Amino acid sequence: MSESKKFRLAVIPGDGIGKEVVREGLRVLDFFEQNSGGKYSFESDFFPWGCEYYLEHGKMMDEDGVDKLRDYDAIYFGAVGFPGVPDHVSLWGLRIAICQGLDQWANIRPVEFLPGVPRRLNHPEADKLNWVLIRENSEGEYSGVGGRNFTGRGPGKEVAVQSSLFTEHGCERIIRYAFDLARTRKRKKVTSVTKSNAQQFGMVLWDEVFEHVSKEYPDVETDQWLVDAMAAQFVLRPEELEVVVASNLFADILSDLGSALSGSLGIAASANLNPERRTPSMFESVHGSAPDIAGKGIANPIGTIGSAALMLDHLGLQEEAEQLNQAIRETTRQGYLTRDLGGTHNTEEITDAIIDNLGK
Ligand code: GGG
Repeated sequence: MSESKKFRLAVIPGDGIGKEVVREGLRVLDFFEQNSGGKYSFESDFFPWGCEYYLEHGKMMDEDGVDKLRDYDAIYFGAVGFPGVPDHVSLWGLRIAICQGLDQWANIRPVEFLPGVPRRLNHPEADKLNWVLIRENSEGEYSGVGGRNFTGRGPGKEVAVQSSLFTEHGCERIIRYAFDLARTRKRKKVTSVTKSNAQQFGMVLWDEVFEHVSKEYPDVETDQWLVDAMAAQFVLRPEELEVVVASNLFADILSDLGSALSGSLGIAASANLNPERRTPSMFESVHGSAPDIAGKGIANPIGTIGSAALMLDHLGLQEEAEQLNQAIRETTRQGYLTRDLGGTHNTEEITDAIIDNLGK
């Protein structure tokens, strides 16, 4: 008899609705474990890091937090940020600390146009759209280079500098990742997005690397856009997009636009990958902690459950990942929708329906 595989998960529910949606994702993983015929199991260790932890301990996570995560097979993350802790403190103290500390340099953000979901994008071919945003996740505008108050000029005259850092290595690896992914897809097209007419150093380097790498992929169609024009293109010519690669900040903004067009930020899943698998990758919905609806039981769990599908795929459970994606599609097609999508179902009811569909 072959041995049962135990997957060790580090679970960080974080703040606000992060706690609610991660609970739902774990219910789905439980379902898979129960039905795996003993083939595999998930062992979850919970880390209580986040804004409450900060208010008690003065830090978002333990000092050796990144090291504590190193030996897990994957990290399942909720959301970060809550009133009472400045957003830049909570984001840098947890999500970015983990992504950069574990060199999760590729953030993959699929944009799915799910059946039964009212879209904001009015396009005859919306059903066929299937984009993936590839976000550079280690440098760019999130390099943390900068400072305040160096002039000592005092109140009202303060100066702040925030620099972006682009390395040839960082650009090349994420652009190559996008090309490799495009090769596995139907259209085989990569769109690169910068603002290199105005950002004349780092983003010009990005463009040059893109042109250089593209020569190695003659079978992949390419396109290069400025981010302002690309935002319009998302709405006006969405059928032109397939794999879109952009810097840390631009891909973050464009993925919010993409998921809003497909219905709601609540359905967007993501994976923060270390593609070399030297360190664990982290799976989380794109949305934040949504303090305005936290504790009400109405958050949309689809983004976080979809992120569990990305995690299953990463762990080598491709069949389960595909089953879960199908169950999510079936659930929205049946009209199970939370309030952000114009429905009336609560968080648990959506998960119940997904699990029901998995069992069919
Ligand atoms: N689950 C994703 C999350 O919590 N995001 C919080 C946030 O503010 N993210 C901004 C960013 O990553 O740039």
